Amino acid sequence: MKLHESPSPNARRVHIFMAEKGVEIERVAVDIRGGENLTPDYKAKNPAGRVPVLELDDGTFIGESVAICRYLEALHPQPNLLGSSAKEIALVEMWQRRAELNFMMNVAMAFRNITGFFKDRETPVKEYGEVSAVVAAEFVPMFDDQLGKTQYLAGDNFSIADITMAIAWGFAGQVKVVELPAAPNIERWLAEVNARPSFSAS
Ligand SMILES: N[C@@H](CCC(=O)N[C@@H](CS)C(=O)NCC(=O)O)C(=O)O
Repeated sequence: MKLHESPSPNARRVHIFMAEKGVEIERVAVDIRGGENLTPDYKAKNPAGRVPVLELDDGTFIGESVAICRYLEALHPQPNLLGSSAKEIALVEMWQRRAELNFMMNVAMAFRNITGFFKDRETPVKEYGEVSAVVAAEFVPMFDDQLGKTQYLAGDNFSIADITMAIAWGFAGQVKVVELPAAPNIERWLAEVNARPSFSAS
């Protein structure tokens, strides 16, 4: 197996997932700054032209970070990061989707459209970026309230939802395009999550 990747939030999600499970996979660097992900050769691996992509030994390519994590969880069920009981599986999925769709995606849209980082391949719309930044910030209390009630986003167990949210929060802090409101419960949770060996290793 090979993981085609670059230093980026989505690849980092998969790295952390792998580190939690103690899984090592050969890594192949993709130069997304230089547009290697947009070449016909790369698009044959992932027509969406994004990283990461997992290449299986039989020649199958799996794009989408969560799909890659699902594959790895099926191969290495422990420690469980996608839930075990019916209820837990649903709660992990619920918070994973909220973290990705409501927060991470808006942070990404704010970054791409405000900074024009990928203006060589898309038309940044500053106003769209600014609206995305506001929407990302508006969702923060939902996560903060939840983390005031539970240790991790989906309950008592660390899961993929925590990985997605912590990566997105860290990226938002790094690129500084979203004015993050005060969130004491997120800060408490983040300190715990960032202290995990999987986070410091990635
Ligand atoms: N939904 C995809 C998103 C992947 C994605 O957006 N990757 C970014 C890096 S974080 C990328 O490849 N950007 C290069 C580009 O937009 O050209 C996933 O979950 O893997």
